[in-house]
Amino acid sequence: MARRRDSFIMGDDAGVADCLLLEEITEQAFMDNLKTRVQRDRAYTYIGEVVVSVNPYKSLNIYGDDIIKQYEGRFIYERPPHIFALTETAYKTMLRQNTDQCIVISGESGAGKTEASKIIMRYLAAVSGHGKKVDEVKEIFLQSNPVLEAFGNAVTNRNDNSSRFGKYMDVDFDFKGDPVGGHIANYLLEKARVVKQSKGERNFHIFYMLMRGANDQLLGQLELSRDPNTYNYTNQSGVNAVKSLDDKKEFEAVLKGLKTIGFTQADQNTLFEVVAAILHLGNIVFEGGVEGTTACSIDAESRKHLSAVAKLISSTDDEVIKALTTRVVATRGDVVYSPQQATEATIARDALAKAAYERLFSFVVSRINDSIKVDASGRNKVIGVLDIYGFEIFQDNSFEQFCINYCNEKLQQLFIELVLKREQEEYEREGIKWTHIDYFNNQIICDLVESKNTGIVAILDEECLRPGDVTDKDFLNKMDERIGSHAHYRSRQTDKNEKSLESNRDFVLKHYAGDVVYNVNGFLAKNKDTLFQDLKRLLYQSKNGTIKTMWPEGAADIKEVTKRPVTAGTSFKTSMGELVQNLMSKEPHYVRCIKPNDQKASGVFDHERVLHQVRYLGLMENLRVRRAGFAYRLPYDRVLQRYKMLSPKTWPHYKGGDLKAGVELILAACNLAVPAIQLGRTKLFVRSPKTLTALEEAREAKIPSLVLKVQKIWRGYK
Ligand code: AD9
Ligand code: MG
Repeated sequence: MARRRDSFIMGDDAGVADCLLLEEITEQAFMDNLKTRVQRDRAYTYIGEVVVSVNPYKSLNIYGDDIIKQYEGRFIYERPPHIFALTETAYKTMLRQNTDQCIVISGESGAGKTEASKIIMRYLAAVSGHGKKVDEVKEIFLQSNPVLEAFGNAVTNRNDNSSRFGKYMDVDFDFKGDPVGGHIANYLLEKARVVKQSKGERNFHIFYMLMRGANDQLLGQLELSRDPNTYNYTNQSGVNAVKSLDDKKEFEAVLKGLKTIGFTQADQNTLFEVVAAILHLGNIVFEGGVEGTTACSIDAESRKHLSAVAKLISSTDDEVIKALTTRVVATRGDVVYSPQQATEATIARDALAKAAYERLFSFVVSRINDSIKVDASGRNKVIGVLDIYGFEIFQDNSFEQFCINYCNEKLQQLFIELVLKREQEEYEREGIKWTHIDYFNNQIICDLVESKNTGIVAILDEECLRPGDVTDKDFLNKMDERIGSHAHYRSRQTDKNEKSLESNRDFVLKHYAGDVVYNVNGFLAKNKDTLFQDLKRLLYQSKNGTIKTMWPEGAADIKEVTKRPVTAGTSFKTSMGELVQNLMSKEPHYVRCIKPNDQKASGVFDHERVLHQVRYLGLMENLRVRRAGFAYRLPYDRVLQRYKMLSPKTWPHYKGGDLKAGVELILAACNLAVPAIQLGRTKLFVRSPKTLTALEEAREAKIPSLVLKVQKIWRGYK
């Protein structure tokens, strides 16, 4: 038993399971170990309690119910590294300490975050209790995945099932530790994808699933073709199918999921009607128009699609055409209709498609939330799971990448704050001898983005509010002026040597994970994120009550001065702030996902690609801090209580007053000394799991008659 336990941690032929136990703490040693493990099909490796997960790109036989049983109730280092073990730790800590937990999953696109979040949910569902309500909640959690993925994921060049939204999921547990409800928060859906996709990518899955999976009757009602090539929103990128995805089969899973969540047949129809309406909308082509006098027109083919849109959103042809080809403006109490030309109407059409889809997605999430809502009296503690987009560096980086990368800066800051900074602060507080580890604190970049008056988001908002013809270039100039000398910002204007940057377009942020060149074009429009009131009213006036409820602001009178909506940038900044506060209030657990290669191939370990991720995820700093430090700690009174039988001087009772002196007696009896352990002011610090195992085994040997549910008390004190 003891040997088995050790070998998992110390390593077998598959390298070292916990990198804290590497002989040398060098990047080379770390990388070699990771490579060995990947080649031996070990997807998981620990850095202390942090799980490093390398996407295996093939199904490993390590997720079955039999394996879950092997982790249930066990201590993290008793079994080979696994997300199950981390989840078990979070679950047991919640129960024992009665504290909220969270699991933060990070890594770049395709690294395995979403799969990890599903593995976590499966484990929680398997090890918690049963009951009618509890089983229902579990089922909804599990079945909501295919639904969320259908509406929120897409094929990208990096991942066939890429989440195009951020997701934070709270699972509420009752006093017994059974899941009774929860809540899902979604962040910044990449709605631009609805109308345009890069070469080789697809629109959101649901468009193709619906076309391929709906039965003939439904398809007929929606007036849809089975061929994605028919529609402008699904035929522009050169790809409409991928091997790894069976759209038809997935559609069945979506229907099953919707049913489990509690969508009525009518609501399901509404979902598909809106999706179909968007496809038809994209096929309306506008022609001509004269400024100020004549609105653009549409041809017979477009008229067909327009009628389909009108029918699907329960409106009329006239209303739809009016909303798209004229703009209503209220000036000094008068309502003026201004005819739109073809280009303007096309912009309005795409804006409507994007907004309708975004609302639809939020509606789906809110319905899931309704179905798992639980009142405060029923819930006790929470485990939150964060699966959010990883750092992105593309050829062309726009407002979306700016937000996503800022989000990653915030999460890295959280990691630094909780893992690196707090750890070192505790050593200082306890007077423990250790070597200080330098790490890059990215607070400076967070500030650059979010500072109240001088941050990039504030500058962007200021430019959005400025009256007149303000352009994206003005925004760039304003940044050059205000933050041009910041160490993490540069542009052609601030650095004449930056020959590769376009002077009227590009700025660079020096992120913790690398430099990213952003193209300012579109920043203002995306930040304002306006949708003309005509279009909101069109949907609000729908005869379909469900669509109507998605658009409450359409009720506003045109003459009424409506409050300026919060910009997309500020709203994202606020939600990130709240997210971080929320995570800070919980005990964190980390899964750091790594994508081993760009070919989505199993067994291929691309050294450079992995090294880059290891660096920007801060894994070496993490390892150094943990190694310089101590894996476990326990207050002296708890040490005495648990290990008093190890010394005749403390057994059966320690009579001295000084707790620390008592612990010293025990340690002496076990031949444990510095550097394996250190004595702080109030706690005993244990350097490695091995020492802890030795203590536990000595204890077991002393009281063999006791059936030990060992180590439990340690868990909360790491
Ligand atoms: V993105 O930022 O949403 O684009 P993720 O979420 O990090 O990305 P995802 O979990 O979707 O990546 O994983 C990508 C693909 O890798 C999956 O579709 C699987 O084919 C594959 N994968 C990931 N994790 C595992 C695993 N544990 N076992 C087997 C896996 N395959
Ligand atoms: Mg994902």
